[in-house]
Amino acid sequence: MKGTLVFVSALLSLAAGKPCGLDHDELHLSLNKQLLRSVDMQENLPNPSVHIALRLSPHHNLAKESKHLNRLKTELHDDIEKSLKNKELAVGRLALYILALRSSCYDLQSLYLTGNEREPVLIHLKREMEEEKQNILFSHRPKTSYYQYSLGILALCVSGIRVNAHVSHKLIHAVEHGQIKHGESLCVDSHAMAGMALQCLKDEGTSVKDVDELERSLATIKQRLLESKRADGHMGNEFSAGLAVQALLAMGSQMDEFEPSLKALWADARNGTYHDTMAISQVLPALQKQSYLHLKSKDCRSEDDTLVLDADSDAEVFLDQGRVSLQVEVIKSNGEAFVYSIHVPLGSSLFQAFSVLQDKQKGFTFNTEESLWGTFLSVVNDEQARQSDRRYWQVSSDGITLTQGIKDYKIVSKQNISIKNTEY
Ligand code: B12
Repeated sequence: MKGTLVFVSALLSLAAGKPCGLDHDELHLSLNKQLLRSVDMQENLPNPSVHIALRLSPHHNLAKESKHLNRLKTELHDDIEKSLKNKELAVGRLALYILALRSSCYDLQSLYLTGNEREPVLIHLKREMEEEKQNILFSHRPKTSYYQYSLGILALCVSGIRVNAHVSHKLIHAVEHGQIKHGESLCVDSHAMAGMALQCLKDEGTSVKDVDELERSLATIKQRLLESKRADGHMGNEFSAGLAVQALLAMGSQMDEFEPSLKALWADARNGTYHDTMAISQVLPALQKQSYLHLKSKDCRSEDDTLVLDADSDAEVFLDQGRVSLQVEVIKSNGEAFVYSIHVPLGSSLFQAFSVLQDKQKGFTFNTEESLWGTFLSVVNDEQARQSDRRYWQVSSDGITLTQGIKDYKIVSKQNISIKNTEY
């Protein structure tokens, strides 16, 4: 329902000529307000990435940000402790939590985590990073991903904790050997995160195994980010370009190197591409020429407190635009394929289409898990594609991999959807 609402309000804003007519400052404010509005919604866990973006912005609503900080320290904190007790992977969430607390200048030394034992939060992350490093040593990749591994290094570095030279070396090595991927292709988002993490180490003068090697891998990251630039200016796609611009800013790139990407981000922001709060939280700092590295020097003094929310303009409108036919192919891990056909209302999300399919046709079932990016498709036809097995359900439309999740992707024409259990 929330998705439909947001989609319809995006359509309405477009129809009303907004936010297309907004200048840069108004556009920043409008995105800033969307983030602020999202922290009022209590049904989801507080999102540390949203908190970081709110805190990196020059405009604040200090009361709402402080309330959100308290929710992070209670609700997210408890959720991370629960994951640790269940021996689930938490490096990335823990790192984002630490970065979020740092963004509010919270005293991290005084914070403890109780998983299987009670430990200062920063020491715990340092230990988890050691475990990840061991995993790379034996299995040639982290248990989580290089994206989360980089977040871990960045969080430690930004908090003034020395990062073990063996830990940083594993990231430098992965960059140099082209091991940082999203599915099968080179991952721009993870390169960006790795760039910010390694630049932080360089700025801090943290001892690394080989200084020349660090310089080389920073140059490699920069080159790959610049090479990933599409004709429309985006580095990677519209959802990685924000982090890529942040990384180039952090690495001291000249304005002319990232200006085309900034323009592409502005254009997409105006077109309403970034309605998902997670996407806004990664794009807004870049639009405001900030990066996660700025958290290191944040002192939280003399902050603006002028950001206020206007009356909520969301209107629930149901538009009946007819129906569209959809073919859905499921390809299981053993190669077995199943094909289904349905008709769904035009503008439905893939999630709504799958729900109709599940209700109306025998054989098709699906299940999902919640994450910071929203609803992740985890089970199809009783087969799970798990992170622990390094598999996922890859979703494509007419042979092209989707750049959005199943709740955000809207069906606006007849198409063939493929859901394939894929190894990564
Ligand atoms: C690593 C990663 C993956 C890995 C996750 C497993 C792993 N080993 O970590 C794999 C390869 C499985 C993956 C899959 C997909 N991904 Co991905 N992924 C990422 C990446 C690089 C980092 C996520 C992360 O670790 N965050 C940090 C941790 C702390 O946050 P978290 O919420 O706990 O992380 C979990 C979720 O993010 C979830 N996840 C990963 N991708 C996606 C995508 C969606 C839509 C959802 C709901 C959840 C989700 O897996 C993470 C690990 O458990 C992000 C980049 C970014 N800018 O954020 C892209 C990113 C989130 N992915 C994206 C996409 C499009 C997908 C796919 C939809 C691609 C596809 N067509 O199949 C699928 C998901 C399909 C499904 N089954 O629902 C987009 C989302 C854009 C959007 N507007 O929604 C991003 C931003 C990349 C991009 N620039 O296009 N992804």
